[in-house]
Amino acid sequence: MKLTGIELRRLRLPLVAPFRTRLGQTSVRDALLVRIITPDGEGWGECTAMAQPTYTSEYVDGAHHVLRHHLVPRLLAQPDLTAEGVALALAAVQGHPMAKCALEMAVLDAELRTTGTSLAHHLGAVRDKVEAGVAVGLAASVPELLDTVGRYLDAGYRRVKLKVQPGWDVEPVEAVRQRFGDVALHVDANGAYRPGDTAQLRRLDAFALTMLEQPFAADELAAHADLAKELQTPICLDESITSAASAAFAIASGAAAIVNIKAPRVGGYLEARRVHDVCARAGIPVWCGGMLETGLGRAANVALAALPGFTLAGDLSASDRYYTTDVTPPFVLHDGRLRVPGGPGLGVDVIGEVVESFTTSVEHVVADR
Ligand code: SMG
Ligand code: MG
Repeated sequence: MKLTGIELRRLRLPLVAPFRTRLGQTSVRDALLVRIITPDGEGWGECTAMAQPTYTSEYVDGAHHVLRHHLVPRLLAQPDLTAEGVALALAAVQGHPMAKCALEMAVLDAELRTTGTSLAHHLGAVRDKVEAGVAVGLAASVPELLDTVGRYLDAGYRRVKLKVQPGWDVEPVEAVRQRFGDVALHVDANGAYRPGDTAQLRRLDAFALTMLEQPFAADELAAHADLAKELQTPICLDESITSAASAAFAIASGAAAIVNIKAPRVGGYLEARRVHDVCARAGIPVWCGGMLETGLGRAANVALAALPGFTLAGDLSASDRYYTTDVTPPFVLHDGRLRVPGGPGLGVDVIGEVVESFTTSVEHVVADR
């Protein structure tokens, strides 16, 4: 297909409650949506970069800039673009996987709509519902944390992830285990620990956690492999996994027993499928990570999580865990699960008035004729 234009749209979406991690607190999601226009229709994508460059080096203003000045012009210059060809068309630009993912997602949406195929089917989905999980941010106190976890379990979530950091680890985990019994529980450190913290991390072995996610910095692969030998709790990598190749290396080096797959972190849903395939061949379970997505990114994530290797519940929550009003019809829990969209493309349509009402800026870039 030949693109005729690309729209870059910023939205300001208040979260129902602030999400606090060691990377900072998010109260309002500064969302960046991409709409591609073709002679046959349109396709939507979401760039999940956060407001600050604290999770990875990408952040929303930087992503917007690289899209506008480097990525969008390259895509508009393609005479015959396919979703499979997006990564190659953008390969000259180093890095910026979240910005690239947004464009590939929009092209996939547009392309699959013309053939009437769902993204889930295209990626190789084997289920029509996926288990919902919830990520709980750092809390001000243990009682506050227990209240929050209790509300999510009452809502039907089947697995809970707690953010941890030095000074907020054993005590909250022990309290959640004591109060809620054998609920599926894991912790995510977002790289908060140092290799010298092994003795403290070993204390978490007492709580039968499904995994310890990203204890050390992204590039500390050898330290993660060493830690894995010292702990019973399986190590899961998130920030360290930037491609299928890096997943293969992390697995081979013993640094990851479980992998969190986020398509935006690896440059797109097609590379995410390759990460899944690498992990499946190695017998490594995977699950789908989240970036406080709107319904657009959630639709794509839920489709990805329907692949066979996604045997663990992801950070895939209902729309109302994040937003009072979502930009698509809301994702809702059905007995602790989310339905995989089966319609063409992403399988969800944006609600025009809602998108407009939250929009703070729109930029329209047209192709040269
Ligand atoms: O989308 O439910 C969600 C958030 C899940 O904790 C979450 N994501 O490291 O896994 C992670 C974080 C990255 C984003 S922190 C704002
Ligand atoms: Mg994480």
